[in-house]
Amino acid sequence: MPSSTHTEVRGPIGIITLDNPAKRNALSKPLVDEVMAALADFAQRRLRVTILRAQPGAPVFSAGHDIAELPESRRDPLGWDDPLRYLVREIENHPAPVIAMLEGGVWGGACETVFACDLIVAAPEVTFAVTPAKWGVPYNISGMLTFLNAASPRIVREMAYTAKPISAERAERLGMINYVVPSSELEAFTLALAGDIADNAPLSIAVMKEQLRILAGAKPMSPQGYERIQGLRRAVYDSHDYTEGIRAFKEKRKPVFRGD
Ligand code: YXS
Repeated sequence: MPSSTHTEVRGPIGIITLDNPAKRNALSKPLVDEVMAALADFAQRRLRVTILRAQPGAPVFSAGHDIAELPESRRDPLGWDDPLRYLVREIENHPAPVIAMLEGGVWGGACETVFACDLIVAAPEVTFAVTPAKWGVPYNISGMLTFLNAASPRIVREMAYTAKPISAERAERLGMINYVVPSSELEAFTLALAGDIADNAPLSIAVMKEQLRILAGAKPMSPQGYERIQGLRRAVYDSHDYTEGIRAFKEKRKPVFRGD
């Protein structure tokens, strides 16, 4: 199978480029496996910063989870072993900072993937869309926490309920991303930012990254609370509307949701 990514090393900086435009860089298991292999290689080589990007000029950074890989019912679509879950955890656990350098639209699970990165630099035309409600998907708990760590609850509610894209400019204004940079300057700016980080003490940065990950996940939840959420999510992925959402995408038509 042709690869969906390619990698490059520039001194202490590693670059992973998503490059499956035919499927709009959908986060399929093969593509995610390649990204995780690159992250593991960069960690083994003790690179100090990783940049995650799409092919230059990409109209879509990533269309999110590969919908063709989602079960149509009766199974948690975002369980622990789902490729998207692995990808988010690998980024969060990667010992060096990961910078998302964005061009094009960022959709669904790709939004969470990008928000799990340490820094985000976006071209002005970039948009972010949180799309579970568009397809009837019951997003998972740690995924919702990623969003809550990226934006205020009110903004997360707006994005989750409307499933509409928000602009890079608004995301920057809300503190959800670090910089908006013209496309022509994006790569040079991001490499300079990565260079600033690479010049500092990698062990200190790795420890602060892990501290921030642990603290960001330190939200109390009772076992009953967890079980209630899992029961609610099961009711969704066993619902007509979830099956309808997945099938509508595959049949290239607008879903007709009934609320059951
Ligand atoms: O028909 P072909 O074979 O050419 O394939 C088409 C699309 O089916 C495919 N494709 C995808 N395949 C699997 N999973 C996807 N997420 C996906 N998105 C696209 O790529 C080929 C070109 O698509 P097309 O013709 O629509 O391209 P376009 O340039 O007109 O539009 C680009 C997009 C990204 C605006 C459009 O493809 C789109 O709206 N894609 C879905 C974006 C989205 O809602 N993603 C969420 C996926 S589900 C997910 O991430 C989580 C589970 S959740 O939903 O809970 O957040």
